[in-house]
Amino acid sequence: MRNVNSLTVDGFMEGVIQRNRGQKEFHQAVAEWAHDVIPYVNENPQYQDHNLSERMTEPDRVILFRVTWQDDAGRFQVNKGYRVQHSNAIGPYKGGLRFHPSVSLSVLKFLAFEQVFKNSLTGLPIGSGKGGSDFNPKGKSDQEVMRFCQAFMTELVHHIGPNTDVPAGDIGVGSREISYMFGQYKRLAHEFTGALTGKSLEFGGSYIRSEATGFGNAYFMQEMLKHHNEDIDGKVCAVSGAGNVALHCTQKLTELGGKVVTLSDSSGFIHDPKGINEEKLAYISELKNVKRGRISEYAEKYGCDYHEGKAPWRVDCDLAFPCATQNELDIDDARALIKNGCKAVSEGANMPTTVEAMHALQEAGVIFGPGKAANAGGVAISGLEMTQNSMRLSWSAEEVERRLKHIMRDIHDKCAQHGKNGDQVNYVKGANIAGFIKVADAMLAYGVM
Ligand code: NDP
Ligand code: 2IT
Repeated sequence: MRNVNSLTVDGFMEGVIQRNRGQKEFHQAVAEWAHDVIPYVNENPQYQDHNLSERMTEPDRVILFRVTWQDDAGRFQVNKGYRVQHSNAIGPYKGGLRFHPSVSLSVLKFLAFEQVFKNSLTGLPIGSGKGGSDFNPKGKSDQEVMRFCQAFMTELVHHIGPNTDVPAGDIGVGSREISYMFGQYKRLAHEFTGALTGKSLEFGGSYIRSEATGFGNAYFMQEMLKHHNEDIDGKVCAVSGAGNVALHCTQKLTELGGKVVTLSDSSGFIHDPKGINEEKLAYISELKNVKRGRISEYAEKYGCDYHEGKAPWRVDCDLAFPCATQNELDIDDARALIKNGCKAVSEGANMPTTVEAMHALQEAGVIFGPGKAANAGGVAISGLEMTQNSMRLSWSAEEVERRLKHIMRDIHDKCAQHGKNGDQVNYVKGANIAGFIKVADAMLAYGVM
């Protein structure tokens, strides 16, 4: 049904671009969503007349601040700090912090926007936020990272809290950074409350949180394949990245019988046709998290190929898992994957596939799991860390992983329901619409705000 208030996707996007000039990553994330949601709103009268799409694309607030810290030589350094509090319609603002030189308002706004629908899909009461800094932890000493984290939290503490906004990790923010920030938070807030997730087990962390995004991505692929009478067992898998998400995704894929043959970092990728087994994975984990070395060192140790400056998408594989960063898989990569017989792609990273590449994969019949569904396992277990903190108890690793599996299956089924297209499933559409409905219903119930 169309009425006078029907929107066109192009008309809607014109307004978004006008109001957010130059923010190309944000435009990209909104355009991908609008492609599915605007027609859905036009067909469902209960969502018309409330300008929901425009309201959903404007963050509640953006906090921007200076972070001053001293390096080891005693020099004063300045970075930008951000927190985008996008929506608390269904729970406290919730989402990661990214420390990387490429961090900009556009990048954080795209991430916060996608987080709204991802968090909704988990079924848990969590709203959306994202933040971070253009600080580059690479090459910094532990002491420098600590001083930066403390300086960053000295401002952020005013804006977060267990019922207000609960940040976590993302690129460049792992256990070390969360520990420094939580230490400073509890000192300044003068209370021990779960205002950050991804904490260590000794001080309020949850079992399986560090594994959850990668494990969840493997489980999501397992569900998509099951739905198409296929299985991970025996499949050759290409994974990109060598961080938290990539390594835990590799671990779970291997446990499920897959053979992971690639990993990468921002310098290049390794191709190990024998497969990255448990022992090799332990080596990379130490290399990346303790020595903070480069993936090329793996090729030297295990005598396999290393491709400088390239991504792993030209390698023969059945399944692909982009787990590094945004727009790391473009149209040429998609064509190579299609040509090499890739059956399915599941996004561990946020928006790693360009829009053109995503459409090419879908048109070629490659099963495509979008990040806002496939990588939701991380924030889901963050949600369960908040639950455990509120209850002041700790569930076992088995209990948390059981819940993670259940949540990933439930997200899959919601996507399959709303993305059904004949015998096929459009998981992108399913995730966008299923994520939208819960937030839209909450906003309608609140009235004008
Ligand atoms: P990490 O910092 O642990 O690892 C990031 C990995 O990606 C590193 O191997 C890094 O290589 C590589 N990388 C980063 N930037 C680039 C770039 N510009 N070009 C090529 N490679 C790059 O981050 P995570 O594993 O936590 O995050 C990876 C992705 O997953 C991100 O998109 C993040 O938003 C998403 N995600 C993370 C979640 C989490 O719980 N951590 C939850 C959901 C999604 P190098 O070391 O050379 O920089
Ligand atoms: O993109 C993401 O979902 C994350 N970086 C995790 C967010 C969280 O709050 O655990």
